[in-house]
Amino acid sequence: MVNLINLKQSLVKTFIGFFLAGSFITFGGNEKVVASSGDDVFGLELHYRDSAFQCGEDTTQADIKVDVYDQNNTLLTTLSKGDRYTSADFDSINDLTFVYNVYNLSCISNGSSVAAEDTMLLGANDTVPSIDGFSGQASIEEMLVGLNSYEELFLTELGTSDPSSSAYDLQDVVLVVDNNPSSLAFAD
Ligand SMILES: [Ca+2]
Repeated sequence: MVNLINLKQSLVKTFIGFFLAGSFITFGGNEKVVASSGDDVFGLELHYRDSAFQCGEDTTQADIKVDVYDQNNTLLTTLSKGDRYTSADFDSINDLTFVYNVYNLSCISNGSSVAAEDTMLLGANDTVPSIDGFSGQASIEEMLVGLNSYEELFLTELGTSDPSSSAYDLQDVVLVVDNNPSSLAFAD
């Protein structure tokens, strides 16, 4: 059973890229993709921590609004930088999909949806890719320091799918995922 669960989770990690590429492939049936990993897991909070996205050498920064969808493609909320979204209905970020709407750039028409070229989900104890923070952002390593064991960083690259590109920093949008949000804790 443990092996089955692990297999299921690794499959989900494989598929999350397809979800985020905007294909909206859905699994059959109504069951959640990722079962709760324990009785203590309850709800989810997203914190849109930071973004950095620009047109070439023009340092004007994009305003990126993130549409959050469930697996039925129902829009749950739209996050601006700094916003938080808390829900008792989801136990994993793998239950959600995202669309990135870009504003304030000269090279992309206002409100255009940009698909994620790549994403990465990092926990507090995961190995950190050696990518510096772009344009004054905290590095991934700095952001991981201080995460609790139930928090993760969800990193998104919008500009390129080529890891060798200088534009590939995985920090175009950074969400902090709290898998144990205190605002949903039972009072006991
Ligand atoms: Ca980038």
